Amino acid sequence: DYLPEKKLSLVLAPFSGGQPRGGVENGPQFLLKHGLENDLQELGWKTKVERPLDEEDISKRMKESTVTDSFGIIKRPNLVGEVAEKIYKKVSQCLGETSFPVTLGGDHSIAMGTVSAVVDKYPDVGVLWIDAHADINTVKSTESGNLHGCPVSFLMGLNEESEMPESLKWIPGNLRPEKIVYIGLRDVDSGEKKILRDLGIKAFSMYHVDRYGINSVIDMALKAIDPEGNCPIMCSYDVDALDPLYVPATGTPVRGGLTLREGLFIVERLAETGKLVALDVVECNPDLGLSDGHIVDTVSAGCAIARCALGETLL
Ligand code: 4U7
Ligand code: MN
Ligand code: MN
Ligand code: MN
Repeated sequence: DYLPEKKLSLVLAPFSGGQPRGGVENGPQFLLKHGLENDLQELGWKTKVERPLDEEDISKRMKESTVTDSFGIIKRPNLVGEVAEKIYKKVSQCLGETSFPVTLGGDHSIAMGTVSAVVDKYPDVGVLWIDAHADINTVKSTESGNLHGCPVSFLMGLNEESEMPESLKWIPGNLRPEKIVYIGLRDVDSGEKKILRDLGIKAFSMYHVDRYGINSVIDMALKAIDPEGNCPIMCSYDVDALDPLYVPATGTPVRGGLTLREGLFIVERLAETGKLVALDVVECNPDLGLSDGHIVDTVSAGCAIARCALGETLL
């Protein structure tokens, strides 16, 4: 039992510097306003809210950084590196206190911090990356320069020290290729496809969800990262894995995604294992809703992901 006391920390990560669209820094606030903390308490968790980032300082730095903070094509490496390191330290502290970290993004670059902390604490952890995208671009392969498309390459140590911004060198980079598995992929860059192939990383795209059904895909995904069934599991959940019908307010929507039920079923199955040790819910961008309905749908889906991961059941 990883969590004997049923303590949980909502780690707020209101950050948008890993990508170009403003508003994703408002994700955490909207998820909380929707009642997430209380809902988790009703599931039996002792909750607290952690705010490791100084929002005022970040918004100031966001304005300055557009021109001054770059490394070749990479945008805002210093700010992203600093923010992710703060998240890393806070998540490490939560894990040290046997409190389950639920990190609310913010863009997906913050997973450089969350996953690093979890791998430090549990070296054999298996990571489920639920996303439309593989987020495994390297400094060399990225065409956008947006670091929310690169966290996995840093987590796995795929960038050479010499070609990497100084500010990201603290990342331990020791997540092994056989310890990550994807579900939901449908927009993978050609450079990323090559990396996935070369490293033999297991990935279940929407094709596999259609071919085998979500239940078998989850079985196969868990088998891939934990063949013996005795490792802890972390889930880094990008809400754009879900179809934009359900999650319209996100920065990089891709049609043809998971249904809301498929997306929630993944985390229901993870909760059932009793081995889930950390969760990220990222890329909710309330500013991108074209109507209040869009915003409510997106935020509700984000909250439902967290609740299902933490034990909510339909009956
Ligand atoms: B997200 C992209 F080019 N691959 O690198 C890139 F398609 O965290 C998208 O999954 C990255 O939302 C999306 O910019 C990052 C692009
Ligand atoms: Mn994505
Ligand atoms: Mn992502
Ligand atoms: Mn995105």
